[in-house]
Order: sequence, then structure tokens, then C-alpha cells
Amino acid sequence: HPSNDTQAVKLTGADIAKHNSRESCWVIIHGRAYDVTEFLPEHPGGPKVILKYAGKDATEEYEPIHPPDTLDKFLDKSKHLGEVDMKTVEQETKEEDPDEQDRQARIQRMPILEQCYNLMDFEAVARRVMKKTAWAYYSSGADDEITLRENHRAFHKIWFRPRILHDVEQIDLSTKMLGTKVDIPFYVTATALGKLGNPEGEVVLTRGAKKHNVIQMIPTLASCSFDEIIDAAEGDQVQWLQLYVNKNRDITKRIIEHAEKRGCKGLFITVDAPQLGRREKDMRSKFSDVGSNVQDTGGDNVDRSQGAARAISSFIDPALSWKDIPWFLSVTKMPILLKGVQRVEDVIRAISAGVQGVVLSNHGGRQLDFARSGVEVLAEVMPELRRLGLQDKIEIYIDGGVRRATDIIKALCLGATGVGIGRPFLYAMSAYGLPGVDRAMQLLKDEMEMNMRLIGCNNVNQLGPEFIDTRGLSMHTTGVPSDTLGLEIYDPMVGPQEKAR
Ligand code: PYR
Repeated sequence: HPSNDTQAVKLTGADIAKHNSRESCWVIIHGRAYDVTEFLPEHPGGPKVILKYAGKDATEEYEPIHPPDTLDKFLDKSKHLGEVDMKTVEQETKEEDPDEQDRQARIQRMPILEQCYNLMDFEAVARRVMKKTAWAYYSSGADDEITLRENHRAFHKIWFRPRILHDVEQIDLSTKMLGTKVDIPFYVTATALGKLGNPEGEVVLTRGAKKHNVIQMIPTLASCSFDEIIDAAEGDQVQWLQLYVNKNRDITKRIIEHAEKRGCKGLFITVDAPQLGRREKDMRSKFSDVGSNVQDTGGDNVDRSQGAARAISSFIDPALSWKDIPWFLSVTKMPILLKGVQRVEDVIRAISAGVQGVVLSNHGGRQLDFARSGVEVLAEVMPELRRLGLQDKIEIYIDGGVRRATDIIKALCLGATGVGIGRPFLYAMSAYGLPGVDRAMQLLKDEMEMNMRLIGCNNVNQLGPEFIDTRGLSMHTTGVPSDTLGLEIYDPMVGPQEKAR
């Protein structure tokens, strides 16, 4: 059959349409044809979702969840069949999908960006204008989503002890994270599958982070390729890498070495996800595709009926252990941090193991339900480190539930160097693109400047435990789960409204 790029005559829609079965399955992606017959059983998202597009154009479904180098990496060149004359490809008359029509109508009625006054407003809008599968993947938490809620709720249990009559004319929010000066003590933490929310994907976050001089942590499971996200950075912009450790350590080593070569300034090894948690909202949305740019395992034993998260994570090594840490330290000069530490014993062990930092995190409430919030763990960790004289041996970050600058300030008072923020920027990006991310970050800066003044501190070095009352922090009262986070805890923004039927 026609060979790659040297073909003189383009393939036609009719040529492709003939190969519409499991026995011979061709698909069109971005105007080029691919023979995926032999690849079907290996597809980590399962063969079914490909077969749906056998003999057809699969671009729309494929695009958000596959990094651009996926086909080059995972499909032998002999299966790249060449260009298709797209004029000859029959345009599918799309079934009228009432849900999609409603969504489009809601998009028409979106509030203008300036109506978003805080991070939760972006969530409220995103929830109504994102595709259902995308919303389900981003917003879901593990099991009953108790930890998901607790992450934000925990900040409500910490109260301030502001000081008065301290000259607060000058406020400086800047700090240093792993040696990098940043404008405000948060970073954009790693979240997978950015193109589900925005066709441009993670590079939108890169640009937002540049504008506000904060660090972006690049996810292993990004929709964009790692190099695209690195290339989107400008000047001396600093990025870190979040790492899922592959069962095949050669692949992991290549990823680490490449990241170091491309200038990443920190390696955050995820340690709270030997198996991805059950996110039932995601499972229900019947997501069945794949989005990793790194896994090459998979095969027939992959469970394909469990949502996006499970489909993209089959390569993660559940055998990862403390024994592996010296190996990581030996293969890179980047600072290594453990992301997902959840008790003081493990922080102390991390210090002994020689890593430079930890992120106290429960993976945004997506892993172990009833894991405690990062901020509560922080309150357990710091007094013990101070008692042992270890408080300066390591940088401590937290993530999970940060929605307000007061949350950031509380974490810093307890002793964190900074906080990671994930979902809010995804929601801002999904609803409003880069301007949304820009505004979300600016809102945090404005909130933080004001709140620093109100508690009587000029800069982050002045923040300390004396400014907070944490007596309520260990109280774990758990209400009946209900989706109140972005919608009901304060006077909500209006719209986008459902269309009257
Ligand atoms: C998540 O879905 O939480 C991942 O980290 C992939």
C-alpha cells in the first residue's frame, strides 16, 4: 500500500472507509491515515474506542488526550500511510446531542471574566461550560470525596491572630522556592490531561506562570508533550517535573535525564499513587481513552472500563519504595522532592534519605479517601521537626484545597515554603483560557497583599505560628457529602443559567 510521505497521490476517504473493522482498521488523524490494526490490542485505552472510528476521521476524539508525538513514538513508521485528501472524506453528520446543545447555549451565556472575583467563581463557571467527561475527570475525588472536601475545609479550621499598629505600607509577597525567586508563594502543581479543558493544553498554564513569575510543575501525564511545555517557557522561566515512576526504569531514567538537560529545576516524585484511586464520577462518564506520552506497557490486562485516570496510568510502578531513592539521587543533579507525603515519620525518613523536599499532599483528594489534608499534616510535622532541629533541612510544600490567599498565608504561618494549586487554574483555563489563568493568579496576588496587611506582616519571612490559632485543626467532623465547594458556601455568582425549556 501507499508508503509514507513520498506518495504522489493522496489517499481518499473511500480508501480509508474500506478498512473499518477489527481485521483491518485504518483511521485518519490530522489529515493523515494510520493502520492501527495490530496496535488495537495494545492501546492502553482499549480497542473499542479506536474501533468506533475505524475507517473514519478520529481527530476530534484523539486530540485532547494524546500528546503530539504519540503516533511517532508508539506506532511503527510502516503503519503511517500518508496524507489523505480531506475533501474526499465524508463529513459525519453529527447526531444532535441535546446535552451538547445545552452546553453550547451555556457557553453563550457565560459571565464575562471580570465577574469572577475569586477562584471558586472559575469552578462554578467551568462546571457548566466544560464537556462532561472533562469536568468529571478534573473534579472527581476518591470514593466518597471526603478528603476532597476536607482539603479546603481544613483551612476553615485555622483562624488568624492578627497584630495591629505594625506599619504595613510596604508589602512584599515574594519568596524563594528551591532557590528560585517567585512573586508569590504558590506554584502551578501538576495535573494531567490539560487539553480536556482547553485545546492548547498545559502551555496555557506555562504562559500564565510566566506572566506572574511563579513556577509550573510539568505533569508526566500532560496532553502536550514535555518538550512543548518546556518550549513554551520564556527566558529564564523555571519549571519543575512531576514524575510517575515507570515499571521500566530505563524509561524513567530517560525522562529524568531529558528533563535535566532541558533545564528543569526540580524533580517531584509522586509517592501517593501506587495505584490510581477510584474516582467514580470519572468512571461514570465512561471515559475510555488514553493520554500519556510515556507509558509503553499496557497490553490486554489493562482495565479499560474505569475512567480516564485508570486508562492512562497502567504503567505506574506499585513496587516503588524507599530502596529506590538512592538510585534517583544517583541519576540526577536536580533537587528531588517526594510529592504525597502524609505523616511526620515519613518526612523524617525523607530527610534521612537525602531528598531536598516534600509535598504534604493527598493528590487533591483523588487517592486515599480519609487521608488528612496537607495543611493538617503540616501542623503535625513542623513542631516535631523543630523539636528535632530538622526544620531547615528540607523544604516543605503543601497542596490541596488552596482557594484563597488566606489559605496560602496559613500554610506559610505553619512553616511551609509554598503551596501548590492545581484545579483552580485548570478551571480558569477551561472557562476563559489564558486571560482566566492570568486573572486567577492576579486575584490571589491582590487577596494576599490585602490579607498580609490585615494580619500585620510586610513579607513572608515575618509569617509564623504566632499569627494563627490552629486549635480546631484536628477536629474531623464530616458532613454529608454534597457539592458545595464552588456553589453554596458564599453568595454565588450568577449564571450561566440553564435555558428555559
Ligand atoms: C490523576 O488523575 O490524579 C493523575 O494523577 C493521573
